[in-house]
This record gives sequence, C-alpha cells and structure tokens, in this order.
Amino acid sequence: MPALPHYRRRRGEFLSRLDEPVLLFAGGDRPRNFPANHYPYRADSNFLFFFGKLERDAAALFDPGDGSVTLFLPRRTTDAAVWLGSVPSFDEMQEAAGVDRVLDVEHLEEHVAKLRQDRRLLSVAVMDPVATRIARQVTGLELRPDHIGPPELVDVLADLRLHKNEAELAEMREAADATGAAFTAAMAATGSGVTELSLAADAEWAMARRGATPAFSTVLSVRGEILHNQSHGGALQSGDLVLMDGGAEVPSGYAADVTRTWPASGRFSAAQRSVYDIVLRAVRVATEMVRPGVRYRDIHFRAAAVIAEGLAELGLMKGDPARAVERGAHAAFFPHGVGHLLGLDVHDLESFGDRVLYGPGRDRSSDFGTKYLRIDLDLEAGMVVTIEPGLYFVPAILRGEDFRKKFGDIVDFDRAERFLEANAGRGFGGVRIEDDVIVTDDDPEVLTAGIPSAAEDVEAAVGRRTRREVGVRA
Ligand SMILES: [Mn+2]
Repeated sequence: MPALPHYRRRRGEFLSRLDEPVLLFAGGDRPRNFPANHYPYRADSNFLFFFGKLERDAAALFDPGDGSVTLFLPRRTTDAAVWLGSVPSFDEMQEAAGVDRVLDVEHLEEHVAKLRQDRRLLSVAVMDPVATRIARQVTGLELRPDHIGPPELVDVLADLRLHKNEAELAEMREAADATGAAFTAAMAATGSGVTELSLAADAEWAMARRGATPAFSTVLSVRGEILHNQSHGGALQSGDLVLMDGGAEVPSGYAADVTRTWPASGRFSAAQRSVYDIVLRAVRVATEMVRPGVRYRDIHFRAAAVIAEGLAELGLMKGDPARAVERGAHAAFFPHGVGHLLGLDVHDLESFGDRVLYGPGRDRSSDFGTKYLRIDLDLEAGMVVTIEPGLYFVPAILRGEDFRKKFGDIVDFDRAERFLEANAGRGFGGVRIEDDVIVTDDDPEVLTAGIPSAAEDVEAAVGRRTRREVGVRA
C-alpha cells in the first residue's frame, strides 16, 4: 500500500483544483439475494484513489474554502463490533487517515446542508445505489450511471487518475507480478481432462499467495471466441486452446489485466500456431506504438491491419488487407477494440463515459467491432493502457447471413468454416494476447512482459506440473 504522504499529496492536488466543495462516497454492501448476504465490499475507485482501503459507508468532504478534508464514518457501536469486528475510534482514524476531522456519518446531511446555504456542493455517482441516492439528495445534483456527475468535477478526477505517479505505478507492478504468478500456475496445471474451474482456481490461488484477489471474474475457457465467457463448466481436451483473461487486484485497489492463450496439449497444431503468430505480431507492433502523442485509435487500426495481413496470408481474406480494414472486414475476426485504460478500475475511468474516454470532438463509431473501441485519446506519459488484439472464429459471425452478404468479396467464408469445424468439431476457438503497458517519455514499459507470450515459451510453460498432481486436481 502507498504510504499516507501519497494520499495526502493526491488530496492536496485535488483541493487546489476545486472551486466548490466536493463530497465523495465509498459506497457500501450490495445485497446478492437477501440483505445480509452481499457481494464482497470494495470502495468506489475515486474514494480508493484518495484514501486507500477504508471502511464501508464512509464519505469524505473536500472543502477548498479552508483546504480541509472531513471524513464521515459509521458510528462505533457494540452491534457493529460484534458482527464486523472492532475498528479504530474516530480520533484514531483522524490520525491514521491524515484528515482534519472525523464525524458521524449520521450527521452528514445536516453538516452539508449548512455548507450548501451559500455554495454549490459537487459529487459523483458510485456503483452503490444507496450511496448515489444520498449523494443526489444532499447535493441536489442529477447523478445517473450515464451522467456520473458535473463535468467540472469529473474532468478533475479523470485528469488526476489518468496520470499515474510512481507510487501508483509501483502498485500496478505488484498487481502485474501477482498476475504473472497466476498465469504460470494455470499454464503449469494444464493437461487433458483438467476442468476449467480447477484451472481458474489454480490461477486465483496463486494471486492469493501474493496477497491479491481477482480484479474481475476470471475468464478461463476453451471457448475463447466467447469474449466475456465467465462460465467454467468445461474440461480440457487435447487439441483445445485455453484462453485465460485474468488480473489481480492488490490491497490498494490497483489492477492488472492480462490474456494468454495456450494449447491444452502443450503443443500448438500447425493451424493454431499460424493464427497465434499473427496475434503475437499484432500485439508487438501495437505495443511499440504506445508513446506520448500517439492517438489510441491509430494503434487499434494498426493492430487490425496486421491481423488482416495475416488473414490474407492464411487465405481467409482476399484482396488488399488495407482496403479490408477500411471496409471494417477485420471485425469478422477481431470484433473488439485493441484495449482500454488500466488503473484502479480494470477498464479505468469507464464509468466516466466517452466525454472523458474519447476526448473533445471525437465520437464513438457505430461500426461493428470499432464501436467497442473503449478509448480514443492521445496518449500521454503516465497513462497505463492494455494492448489486447485477438483473432477468433465466432460461429455467429462467420455463419451469419449479414456478414456473408457484406464481406463475401473479402472473407473466404468456406475456408473459415474449416476452422469452425476443426478439432473434431469442437472448433478452433480464439486467440487473444493482452499486456499492460505504461506510456513513458521513453520506450513503452510492458508491466506484464515476464508472462510468456512467444509460442515456444508458452509451450514450455504448459503442463510443468507432474501428471500425478494434475490428476489430483482434475
Ligand atoms: Mn482487458
């Protein structure tokens, strides 16, 4: 965890850019099926950014008038201590969190009502609907998922969170290391008959050994062509490709997000290897472009061009690859964007919307595939992005009438059908390779470079565990 001076510095930077007081909410438990059974609690990322880990239902008032920060915390009661454990007193919290005062959250409303007599009070929506309702009530602002808060506040938060400082980058390196351990463990435990569920557990166990937890539901499947496949119901067969998209979150909240694809047998087939090497080339070319001043959308289309060139070599596309990308035909095999921002959120700042993620004068495309390009910013030093091209054989696309009609002159759908039927009818699946990259004033720093990605390195990492151990886990 970053030490207190880091958080105080971030709060100081925030306060110096505010004209009006701001109220932020940590959010609380969100019920799963009945109120006492809830999803694991995680504070809102804007809150984590300024305070690190803090208890549920907390709120913080930043007042640029006197430069003060007030924390509002739940009252310390015997009942709470019985169910949730004893927590430090308000005095102790004031010291530990380095704030000017700590007040009972029950008094939040009357405290800010006084403040609002002559000043506007700003806030942003959080994922916890109860906290957002309180924020709406006490500020009088319209806060919705598609309008997270007033632009003047959203812009300041976005600008601070976009540019990671050294303390934050250190957290992200730790998250990347824990993620590397997870991939090593999953690759090592891979073998015929092993279930997706047990392999995902191997990955998450490795994160836990590093003091980290999954930042999002681990994607681990032989059906890699289903982009956000979160079911772990299958078992590996020789000939399958295993796709894992997973990332660790360290206690401060910072995340990693990595994808690797490997052969269940430990050896790529010739067809798998040729598709794999196209994606590897795309990720390498795109990663090289991660530099200040480069428009992220250009990286996306460069990756698309590399994939289209590879598809032409494989005979899956006809004609000029550049023309195919102009027409959007690459999206038949690469139907998503090349990546996103990374930080406290796995898709960092995505709740801030396209006003922040696309920049002024840039609108999201409505074209199939390109509409999933999650950012279109000019890169600046301190930003962290993922680079994650992929190549998939999706039955819904490659057997879809629309696509056959639209791209019949570019895509060889008959040849694509052979990939859909490969592997004794189980299909080819998909290949994605994803790394986490820091934009620096110099060469891009790949946080996840230590995780095998060259085909030979991946093959060498598969099934390292002895047969007997694999059997026990299967
Ligand atoms: Mn990602």
